[in-house]
Amino acid sequence: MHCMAGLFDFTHAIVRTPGASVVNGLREGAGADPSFSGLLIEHITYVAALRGAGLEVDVLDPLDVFPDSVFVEDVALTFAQGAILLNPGANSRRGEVAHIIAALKYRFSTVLTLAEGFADGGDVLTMVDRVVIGLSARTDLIGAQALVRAIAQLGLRAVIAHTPRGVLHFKTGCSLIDAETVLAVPAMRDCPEFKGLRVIETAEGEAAAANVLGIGDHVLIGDSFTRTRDRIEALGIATIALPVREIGKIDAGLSCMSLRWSKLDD
Ligand code: CIR
Repeated sequence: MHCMAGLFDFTHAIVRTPGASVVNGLREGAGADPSFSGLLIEHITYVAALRGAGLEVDVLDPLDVFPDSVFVEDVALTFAQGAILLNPGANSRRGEVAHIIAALKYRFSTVLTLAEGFADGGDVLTMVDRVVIGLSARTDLIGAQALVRAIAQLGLRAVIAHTPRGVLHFKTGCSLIDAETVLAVPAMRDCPEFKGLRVIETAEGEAAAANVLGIGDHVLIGDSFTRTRDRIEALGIATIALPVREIGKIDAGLSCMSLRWSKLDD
């Protein structure tokens, strides 16, 4: 699969081991708590998949005071050109940002800060030619505009889009599965930012499948979403199925558990 133009050619990732408090992670519904041991196994399996794909993975220690801190994707953005510290929209998550700074400074010489407003990394979809920032309950217009400016400082172009009501983050409802193909829930298939791209929908009853993660030549997908997985494979795209049942109980998917980037050649 050489058509990906390097989009998923990540070389590095940062993850954080979940603490026992993860069972109290934020969730929309009143569903059951996840099992801590089950979630830990999902995390270990995830890190093994990233390492199996050749990524160098920095594993940060658990931060028990922040139940959602395993979802490092929401507190920063990482690009080959540099990193940006964000400001999560959920009050209980804001303190997570200070705990990712050292890990980013270790890997990046450029670490920018969001000047104002709120923005979660889960609302940021990196495409080949631009970065799409979805407005959501977590990312407001002031934050999104500040993020457009920060991304421009890194020499990249960003645009602002809308996330449908009821979808937590922009990427809760869509992901790129190759450079020109989006996997989306039906409510997001007509997003103007997908114009010119091929869009395939998640299968009925599998909305949670939309948050997949392209790594190298594979797309990582939740192992219970077999019909959506079939749709992806039917396009000739190889997948790796990973367990996500426990993280799904606190509204998360596969992208949420890592920050990823490609290190530019020195
Ligand atoms: C939260 O509500 O913030 C967490 N329970 C789930 C975060 C999921 N992150 C993501 O979609 N990037």
